[in-house]
Amino acid sequence: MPPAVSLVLPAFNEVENLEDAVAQARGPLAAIDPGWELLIVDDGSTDGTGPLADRIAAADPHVRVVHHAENRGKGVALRSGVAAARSPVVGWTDADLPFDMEALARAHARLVETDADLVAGIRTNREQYSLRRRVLSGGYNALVRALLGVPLDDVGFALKLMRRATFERAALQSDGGFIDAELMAWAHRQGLTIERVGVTFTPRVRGTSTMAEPASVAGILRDLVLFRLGRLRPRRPARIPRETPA
Ligand SMILES: Nc1nc2c(ncn2[C@@H]2O[C@H](COP(=O)(O)OP(=O)(O)OP(=O)(O)O)[C@@H](O)[C@H]2O)c(=O)[nH]1
Ligand SMILES: [Mg+2]
Repeated sequence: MPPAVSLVLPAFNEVENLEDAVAQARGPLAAIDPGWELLIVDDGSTDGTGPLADRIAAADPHVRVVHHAENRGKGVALRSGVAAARSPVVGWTDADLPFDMEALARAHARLVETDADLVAGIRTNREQYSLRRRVLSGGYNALVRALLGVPLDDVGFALKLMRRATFERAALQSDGGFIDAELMAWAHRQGLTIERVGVTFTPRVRGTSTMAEPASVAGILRDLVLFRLGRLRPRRPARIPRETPA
């Protein structure tokens, strides 16, 4: 029997968070399905995230690891993770513990109960953020609304759950952090049903933030414009990633 749910955790230099993230995801995932699966995608980390992920997987048969030899970006990492996942329902979230993982079980229940196409987390307390981050986040959502006509809030928040078939139909192209908004925009344009699950947001307390750095923000904006123009494509062809033998 394949697992009912696979959660992908993209991890780039998350050695300080990874163990806790997996530990906190275990209970909610097991509540969904005793055969749950978690895929860590170590995206060319240089801080020991890769070996740590391998140790976690060696101690827990529910956990598998995909390694990218070099940093390829969050979008590529999510595609690698879902490609390796075995279950008919797939999802992802961040490895830096942005919310109480108990929301995973709520998100899954919502997917099943409502038969929605996509369940997406939404932060209910973004006032936790610094002024800079609130401006960035507000501006991003406003741009997505204005340029893509997507009337949804918090499109970039990384808690997503859907059937594998939905993910495959979406054929997401972004290599980087735009991938969450790309999925929301695609689902909206297709007229799919999107259910939102409220989560209490906890700003990162350990490790290093990458997505809000200028280079990542520039990449996200570039992908947003290319998507608007219908010209968003992966930058480099995907290579088969190395997966730790189970
Ligand atoms: N695979 C992959 N994951 C990444 C990359 N950059 C960031 N991530 C992961 O994506 C998630 C979100 O990145 P963060 O840096 O936390 O972005 P953020 O949540 O906008 O920033 P903070 O609020 O400062 O945490 C985390 O799980 C990171 O490990 C990357 O280049 N590749
Ligand atoms: Mg974060």
